This record gives sequence, C-alpha cells and structure tokens, in this order.
Amino acid sequence: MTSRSREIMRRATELFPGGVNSPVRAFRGVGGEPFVVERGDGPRIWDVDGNEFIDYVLSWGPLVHGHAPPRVIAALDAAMRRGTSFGIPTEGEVALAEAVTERMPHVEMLRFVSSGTEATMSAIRLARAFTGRDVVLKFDGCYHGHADSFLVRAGSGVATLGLANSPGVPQSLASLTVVAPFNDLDAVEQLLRLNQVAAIIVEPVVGNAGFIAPDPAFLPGLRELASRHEALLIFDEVMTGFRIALGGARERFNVTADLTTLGKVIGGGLPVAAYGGRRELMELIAPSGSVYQAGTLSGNPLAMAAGLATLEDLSPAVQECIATGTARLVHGLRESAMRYGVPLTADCAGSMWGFFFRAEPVRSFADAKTSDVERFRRFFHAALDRGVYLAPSAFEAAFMSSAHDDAVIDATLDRLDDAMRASK
Ligand code: HOZ
Repeated sequence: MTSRSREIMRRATELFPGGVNSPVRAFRGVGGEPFVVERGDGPRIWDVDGNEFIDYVLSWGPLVHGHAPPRVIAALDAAMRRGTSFGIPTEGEVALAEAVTERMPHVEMLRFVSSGTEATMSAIRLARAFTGRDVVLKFDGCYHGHADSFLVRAGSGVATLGLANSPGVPQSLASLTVVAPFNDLDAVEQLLRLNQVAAIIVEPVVGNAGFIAPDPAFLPGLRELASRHEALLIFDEVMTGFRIALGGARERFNVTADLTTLGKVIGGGLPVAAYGGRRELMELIAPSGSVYQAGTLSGNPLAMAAGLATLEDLSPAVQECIATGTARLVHGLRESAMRYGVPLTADCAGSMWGFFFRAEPVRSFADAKTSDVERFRRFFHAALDRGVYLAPSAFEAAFMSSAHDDAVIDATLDRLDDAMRASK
C-alpha cells in the first residue's frame, strides 16, 4: 500500500474499531491493509494514491450500473436541489414503490427503511406478530444483517472473522433462532417439527458465505414445508433483488415468499432497503396495524431518486446483457484455473457471481469452509496487484454492472489469468 492510503488508515484506526465502519472492509479475511478509495467511474475505482482497479465489489452489490452513473447523478442533483429530507410523504416514495411492485408483483405492499438490517429485523417482528410464535429458522452461513436474532452462525463478516456468534446477544434471544444447513430440507423439516417456527428466512442464492446456489428442489421444498407448518417464508433479497432476475427469486425459481426484504440495488448506492409482501401481512404494520416500526430517514427523497433512476435503467435487455457478461467472466475464470491445474468451482446467477478454491461444488457453508482460504488470500492480493478488486473475503459474493463492457471483462480475464498463475 502506498503512502496516502497508509496515512489515512493510521488516522482511521485511532477513530474507528479496526479502522473501518463495517468489519469486512478491514481486510482481516485476506491480510494486509485496505486501500482508501478516492473516486469511482463506471467499472473502475481509484485510490487516494492514484492506483486504478476494476471493481467487482461495487459497494457490496448496490451499484448495478457501476460508479457514478450519469442518470443516477442527474436524478440526485435534481432531487437535492428540492431539499434533502422532509419526514413527510413525497411522490418519489410512491414512484419507487410502484417500480418495485411492477417488477415484483408478489410484493403487494411495502415499507421503505434505510438498511438491510432494518428490513430483516422488521420482517421478523411482523412474522412473529402474525403467527404468534417466537422461533426463527435461518441457515448456516446466511447473513441477514446484524440484528440480535440473526447473529447466530451468520455469514459475511461474522464468517470472515471466524466468529460463531456475537457476544452481547442475550442467550434467551439467541435460543429463539434455530439453524439448518443450506440445501438440507430434512434438517428444516426436523426443526419445524420440534419448534413453533414463526418464519423461515433465507437468502435464495447465498451471497454472504461466498456464492452458493440452491439445489433445484430446495426453495420449492422450503415453500411447501413453511406452508405445511404454518410458518411464513421470508426471502432475504437484499443481495439477490434485481440481480438474479429483475423479479428476484420468484421470477428465477418460481417460488413465492410471504415476505421479501430488499436493499442494495433499490437504493442505487444510497441507503435504502424495504420489506414487503402480502397485503394482509403488511396491513399489520403501524399505523394500519399495531406492529411498530419507524424511521426519520425512511423514504429519503435523495435515496428514492437514486433507486428509481437505477431501476428505470435496468431494463430486461440491460439485465440480460449484464448476466451474459457475468457468465463469460465466470467461464473464463474456470478456464484459467484449469490451465494452471488449480481446483476451483465458480458459478453465477444474473449479475451475482462467486468462486471457491475447491474442486467439488459447494452446497452449504460447511462445504465453503473446506475451500482453500489460503489460496484465496494469495489470489486476492495477486488480483489487486494487477488492478482487479475482488471482495476481501472468501465468504462474500462478487457482482457485475452494466458499466463492465466486453473490453473491461477481457482486461479482467487477462489480469485474473496472470493472478491465477502467480498465486498457484
Ligand atoms: N455485509 C456486507 C457484505 N455482505 C458488508 C458491508 C460493508 O462492509 O460495507
């Protein structure tokens, strides 16, 4: 790392735990120190020392059109001049909600919040109120934000740092969360028999334990089991929403959840998330009903404008084009690994992708943990040295944007091929 980044990180370390405002950014999963970013443009970012990187983190998913897309910047500029926050209804909230429900008709009604954690936390409260039950069923390695009920065998930073759970979560609350392995319907059925489960919450394609796709029978099986045991099914689509398909998991897998949580892409890089679903459920939220949830900056006009401009530019043709580029990148990565005899499994869904250094497919977090994390670290740094920024953890998905054109993908493949060779 060059000097300005190092100097800023030295100051940051005095001010923030680990020098960062969200754990995975600290590079603990790969070693070394994070660089400090100065700006982004399309598929690229530059650090404060002038180094350029092709970016596949994309702010951890939101930037489906890359950095500073002109349409989003123009929408923000116009919104900002009208005022930055009112705490009163605005037309922008309605316009973004209409854009969401048009693409995801099963989300009949929704509530905007400001982070994915707020969305999942609120969805669980609603599920508990509706069913009159307390237990939540989640999956090993799935991450649903940092609310107490979800910090039980979670993915993302929790997995990256090798923590099982988090101190500070009362045992009485943690005991209300039961955990099954992803892709294991028998384990789910057993837990449903033993517990009065309010909701099953799942990332339909896991992105917080690395990228893990569901077996074809898994999501339909969850739907059937949830209905049979009168539990709600919650798809946490904070990461997958508008990425695995414009209509999310319902469109891609033909399975409909009772509640859906969204985030990342719906804010176009500003802090927006949402939870929504069947009208009968959402009507229980205050002030229609008595399940309380509120937020000063919920539906913030800047965030609504950025989200709307992002979705308006994400036509089926654009989505298809990003997905094609993603598949080409993943294919090229597999070829590189084969060329150098490196065991690698790589996969994608729409504009979300990932890989593990392991020969066999990964179906669960237990599988993911047997991948060669040391090799991942070497590969991450070799890629970074060659100007490709991947997520600094073996347990995070990667993303693609409409700004990554064929030339950018070709350049990436050349650099990753060299990184693969160098990190053997
Ligand atoms: N939980 C995010 C990735 N799954 C990381 C967020 C961040 O560090 O910004």
